Amino acid sequence: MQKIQRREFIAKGSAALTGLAAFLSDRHAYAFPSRPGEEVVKWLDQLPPNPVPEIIKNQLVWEDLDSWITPNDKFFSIAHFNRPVIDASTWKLEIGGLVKKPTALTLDDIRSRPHQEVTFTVECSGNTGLPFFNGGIGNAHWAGTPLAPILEEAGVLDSGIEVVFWGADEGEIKKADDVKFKQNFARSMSLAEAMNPKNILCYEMNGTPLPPDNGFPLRLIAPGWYGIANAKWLKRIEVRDQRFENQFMGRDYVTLREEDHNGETVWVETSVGRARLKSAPARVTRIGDDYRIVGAAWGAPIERVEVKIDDGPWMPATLDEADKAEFAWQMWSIDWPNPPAGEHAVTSRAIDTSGNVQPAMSDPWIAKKHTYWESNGQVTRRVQIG
Ligand SMILES: Nc1nc2c(c(=O)[nH]1)N[C@H]1C(S)=C(S)[C@@H](COP(=O)(O)O)O[C@H]1N2
Ligand SMILES: [Mo]
Repeated sequence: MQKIQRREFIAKGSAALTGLAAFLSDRHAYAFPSRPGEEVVKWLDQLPPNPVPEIIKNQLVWEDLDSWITPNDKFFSIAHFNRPVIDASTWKLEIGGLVKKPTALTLDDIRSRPHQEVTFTVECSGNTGLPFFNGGIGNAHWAGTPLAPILEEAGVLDSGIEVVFWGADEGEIKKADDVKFKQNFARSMSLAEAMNPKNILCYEMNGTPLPPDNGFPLRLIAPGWYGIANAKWLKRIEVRDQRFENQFMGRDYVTLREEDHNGETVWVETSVGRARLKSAPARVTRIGDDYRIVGAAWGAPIERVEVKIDDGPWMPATLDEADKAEFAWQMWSIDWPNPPAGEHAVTSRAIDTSGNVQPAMSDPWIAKKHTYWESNGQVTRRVQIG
């Protein structure tokens, strides 16, 4: 199907959603820098078997990347606790805490509200690279209803500063001083962040109801944030008058960095926040001796991507302009004709429209980061030619 036809198709809106689902399952509907008859060359560096298969499912296998949109059955998922199976007919979303009119919404209530969609690449902030975890990323069309009007209608009290998104999943937490307790998954945002008009309460992924692993029946989609902010299996949204500091805000998902302040080293801890400028080589393909490197760049509006082979110069890649969106990854490619036989290192770096450059692994921003969260350093992969 042609590009223009697709755009027209989407413009028809929610009436066409059933058709959209069928349409999106055609993976070749999206442009992608691929060539007929090409063969994929596997990277030499591969992830060992997943040590936490209950927590991380379905990691992206980078060599398999051949579509701008990640189909639902190929989309990764993360569950820190259980993976709840929710009966949508009895499920309700509570809106409470410091609001004038606490309320509970059914899925039908939510579905009958204004429809809003976003194409958003979700990356887990723990997607730190080899040898542990490098496939915690996927791009989907998410659909739901804007969050802000729901909070406005509930009437946030003047004392409210924080919005907590509680999931239905729960597990045991161990804190210092031997305290153990059960808690549902939760993440929070400041009221100002929560009121961002881009945030949606999402019930559809690529035109179908959210799959169970991705949060059925309802999740937060906060475009531009790392995965952890996008709370799944929502059961309650609560407004509070203090910063919320649970496991996933204040203890885990905390980045520790050494920063330099006027020559003095300051150790800074911050809760994982918005996505960061990043790129990665996805796959090498070949037709005979005509090799090509294809990859993705995301986390900020992309100006350009450059690729380096071994210790060679940075070379400009070609951005795929066919499929792009404000919060989605952008594909890129660079031809690599007749590479010399042997093992080679392929590194990419993205440059955003403000001129920021994705940091090298040796950049203090990455090298002086002592936790693996928010690892947006340049990714190097190894490939054998010939
Ligand atoms: N309720 C709940 N929401 C959650 C999580 C979770 O464990 N429980 N994991 C978070 C993390 S760490 C990530 S990276 C994203 C991943 O979204 P996905 O599973 O749809 O890919 O979900 C987030 N939302
Ligand atoms: Mo994550």
